[in-house]
Amino acid sequence: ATGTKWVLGNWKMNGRLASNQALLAALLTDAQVNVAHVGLAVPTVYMAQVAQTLSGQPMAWGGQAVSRFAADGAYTGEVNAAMLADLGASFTLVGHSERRQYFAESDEVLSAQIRHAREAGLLPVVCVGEGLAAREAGEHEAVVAAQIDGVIAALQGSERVVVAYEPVWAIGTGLTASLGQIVAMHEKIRACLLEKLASSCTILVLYGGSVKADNAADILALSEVDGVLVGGASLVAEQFSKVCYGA
Ligand code: G2H
Repeated sequence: ATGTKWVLGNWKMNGRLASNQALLAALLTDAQVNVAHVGLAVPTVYMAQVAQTLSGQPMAWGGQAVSRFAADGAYTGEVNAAMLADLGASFTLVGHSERRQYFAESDEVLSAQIRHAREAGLLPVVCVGEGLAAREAGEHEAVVAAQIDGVIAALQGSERVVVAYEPVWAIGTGLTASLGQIVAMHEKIRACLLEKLASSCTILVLYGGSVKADNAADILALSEVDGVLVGGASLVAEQFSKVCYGA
């Protein structure tokens, strides 16, 4: 393990003060987790706890989504990018399939989130991925290319563009894309970004979808994979640590 690949955890809507504390404490005692390039996307209400616990530690943390509105003001229930940055977040997920599905986040909304994240100094980690029907119809590359197209303008001029490929049919289902499917789509995503981004930048393509201890090393060993985005397994210290061993 060289620690050069990224491992991002996504807690989704999970956790309580006590369980978060136990999880973070276990992760912080694990040397490998401190070596690998690790970040945690955590629920907004627990950001202060995570920020305090990880203060001075190499592990980064960020948001799972951010408001489409940048300015403070009358947006009840919203949390803007400046607030995340204020607490010390370094990144935010944007366009996770659960946001697209349950909150109907459109390309326009996601583009606003990307712009505001960047303005606040947060790295947007843009999630893309096709559903089962598109995969079965052979339309997976077209779906993902369209998702990238939809936000490409908001990414122009970035020094670093990070995209997470998460096939929706592999999220939380126990199904994982095959290594061949991952390689093919990661190549496609990189080519798509290279073609559409006007200026040169570092491109990182992460894989997500039922990544866990026993499949992470094989996925992370692929040269086309710059890291992984881990949901369910990021809630279990032993699982998440083992994923980091492969990075
Ligand atoms: C995909 C992933 C993390 P899981 O949503 O974003 O979750 O690893 O549980 O499939």
